[in-house]
Parts: sequence; structure tokens; C-alpha cells
Amino acid sequence: MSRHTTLCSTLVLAGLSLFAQAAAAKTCNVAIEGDDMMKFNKSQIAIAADCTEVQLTLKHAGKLPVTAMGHNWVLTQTADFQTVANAGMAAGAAQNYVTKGDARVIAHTKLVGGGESTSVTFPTSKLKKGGDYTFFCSFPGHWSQMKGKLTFG
Ligand SMILES: [Cu+2]
Repeated sequence: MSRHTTLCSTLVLAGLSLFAQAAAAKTCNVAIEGDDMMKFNKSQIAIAADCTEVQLTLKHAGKLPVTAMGHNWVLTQTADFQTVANAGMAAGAAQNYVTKGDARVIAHTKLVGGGESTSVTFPTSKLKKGGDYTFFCSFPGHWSQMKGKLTFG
């Protein structure tokens, strides 16, 4: 084997390994619905260990307007959830009831009303495998029953 052939093989192998890394990126889609009864249709979301990114879509399956029965989807560590929910109430509807720049918020959507959908994409590098996460709607009065657990790994 000539030196040239060896160099070419090395380059091909390097290229293949780059391709393998790119192919390992995986966006996992999660769909959840909120309704006019102040409920999510899921209380558990499990993100598989090989997901590198989550695309969460929230659909408001009800008919009530955003001002009366708005819903969003907010993700925090379970330990932060009540504090973040209370702070969000003070942030107001214009901020989607999420405090601007709150580092405890891992991901959140905007508020939607009946018939609307919204989505948010976030990297799973923000999650720890085996961590304890809670998702909830931060519309005032909703988080006590519009909440669930999210797991990764
Ligand atoms: Cu809500």
C-alpha cells in the first residue's frame, strides 16, 4: 500500500466518523394537549436517552380564548417548579407568565388559546439523565393541576 493510499483511507475514515456523529443527532417529537377543563392530556413525558433535542408541541384542544383559559408549557427541575410558577404569575400575560431571563426555566412555549398550537425545541444537554423535572402551565391558577413529570434517559 502506498503512502498516498494510506492517507486517502485515513481521510475517508475521518469523514465517515464525522458523518456518524452528525447522524447521531436525533430530534424527538412530543405532543401534548391542554383543554377548556384546565387539564393536560398527559401527566408523564419520557424522553429517550438517545434524543439530542426535544421538539414539544402544545395544542389547545378547547375553544376558550387565551385571556380566559390560556395554556403554556414550562419545564423546570421539580425543586424549582413552585417558585418559578409563582414568579411567572407576577410576570403577566405579555411575558406568557414566565419571568424573563429566569435561568431555572429549561424551556417554555408561549401562551395559546382554544384551537391554537405552539412548539418549542430545546437540547437535551439541558437535562440530566435520571433528573427530576416537572412541566406545568404557568397561567395563574393552572399549575396546581396542569402539571406532570418529565424524565430523561
Ligand atoms: Cu393553563
